Amino acid sequence: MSTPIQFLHHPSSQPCRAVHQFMLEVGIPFEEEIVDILSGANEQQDFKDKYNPTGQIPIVCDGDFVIWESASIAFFLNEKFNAPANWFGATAQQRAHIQQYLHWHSTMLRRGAGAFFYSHFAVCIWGKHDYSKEIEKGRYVLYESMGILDRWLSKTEYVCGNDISFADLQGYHEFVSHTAGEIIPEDIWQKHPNIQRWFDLLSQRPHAKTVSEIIQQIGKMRLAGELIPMTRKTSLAKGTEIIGSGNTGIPY
Ligand SMILES: N[C@@H](CCC(=O)N[C@@H](CS)C(=O)NCC(=O)O)C(=O)O
Repeated sequence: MSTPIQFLHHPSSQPCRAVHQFMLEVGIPFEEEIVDILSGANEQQDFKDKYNPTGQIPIVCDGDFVIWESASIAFFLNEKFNAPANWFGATAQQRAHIQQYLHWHSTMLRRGAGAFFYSHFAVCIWGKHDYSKEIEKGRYVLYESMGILDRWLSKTEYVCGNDISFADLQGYHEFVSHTAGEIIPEDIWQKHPNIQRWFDLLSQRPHAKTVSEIIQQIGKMRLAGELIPMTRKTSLAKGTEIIGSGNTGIPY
């Protein structure tokens, strides 16, 4: 009998939640391992050597086969478990549209995560500093991305058509964090009615709730002014820095 899929993740992470929800939606059997990214467990060289040279999660292991990057993980699981065609597309055009979204996502909406990270996590890692420039940068790319996504969603119910796909999960979980951390003000939400409708639709899915419980609690703690104990000293949201260099984090 083959060993089950091993899923390395942390529930505070948007791409981890997208993969997690995908596995629950499709009914993929897996064993989970929470990687303590708050203490920097993933920054250890043996972790990087064994799983992922970037030190990032999510990661999936299928026996000796290791795969990281959330979209690639979901793509692999989709093929391996022959998931229903809505998740990665039934036709060449649908598959291309889903890939189009995933590529766009990783360079646009995903980078908006900096708005959440620098508003809520940076102080837990580096203490009180002026993070306003990083927050501004995060908000800038987030709002620009929302403008594009809203137009995208004006034509179809879901991002890539009238059925849910992995593209929706990838996008949705960015907004789960932003909502938990109250990053997006009401006037910006009002300008994006299609995103609001889509977000509400996706929020009704039971598995969306299951995988989002911890980030909702974290959001409540941070909004109440409580610090999350973090002993790591590098960034959790690499690529969103103003000053910085990818894997080494910002030098506060
Ligand atoms: N493009 C990656 C992004 C993964 C990512 O940003 N992971 C974060 C958690 S949300 C992480 O592992 N941060 C820890 C670190 O960078 O050391 C994916 O989609 O899988």
